[in-house]
Amino acid sequence: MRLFLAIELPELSRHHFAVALDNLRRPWTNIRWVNAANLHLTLKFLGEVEDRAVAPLSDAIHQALRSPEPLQLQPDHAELLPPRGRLRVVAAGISGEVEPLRMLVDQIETACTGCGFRREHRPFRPHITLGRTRVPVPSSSRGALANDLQAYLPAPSFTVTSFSLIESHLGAGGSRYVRLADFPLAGG
Ligand code: 2AM
Repeated sequence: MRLFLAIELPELSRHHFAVALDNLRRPWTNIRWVNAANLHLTLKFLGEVEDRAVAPLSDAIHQALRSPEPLQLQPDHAELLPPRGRLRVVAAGISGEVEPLRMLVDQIETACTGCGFRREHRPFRPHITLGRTRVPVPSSSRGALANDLQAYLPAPSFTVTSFSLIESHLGAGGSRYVRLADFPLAGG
């Protein structure tokens, strides 16, 4: 099964981005915009995982969380990734309690590497992916795209009280996600 760990968006944020996605879809047809129901902030991509590895992994994550506290985050800027070269991802970048979020990701990485997963060496850049490019987008369009997205930012801030282990089923009409486990941040 194909798994990842992510923060799911609360209803208010989801609704905010659903409106943005509806309005961005029309002018930007060369981008595959995500389904608003699937919006999330990825903490760790695990890839293909055997069924029997899921329970030990969940246990290890629960144990690795040190006094986890709820976090306040705000999607507030357009992120076009990578910053140079061929555009792949259109995202809302995250501000707010990003340092505690980094510490959380670090604890998750430690738990995952303890279970045999590869540590992510790329710097953690918190973002909510809104779209992925279908075909190359000319670099001259980056400014206009960032401007169009910025019209919906800053988005409402939100409190993160948990993150989830999610299974992704890839399909022609987009991915379908199933939540397998929840890891609360409130109260340790
Ligand atoms: P992203 O939103 O930061 O792009 C579920 O598929 C999530 O896992 C995606 O939203 C994506 O995060 C991340 N992901 C998918 N494939 C990946 C890969 N090969 N390497 C790293 N992250 C990946």
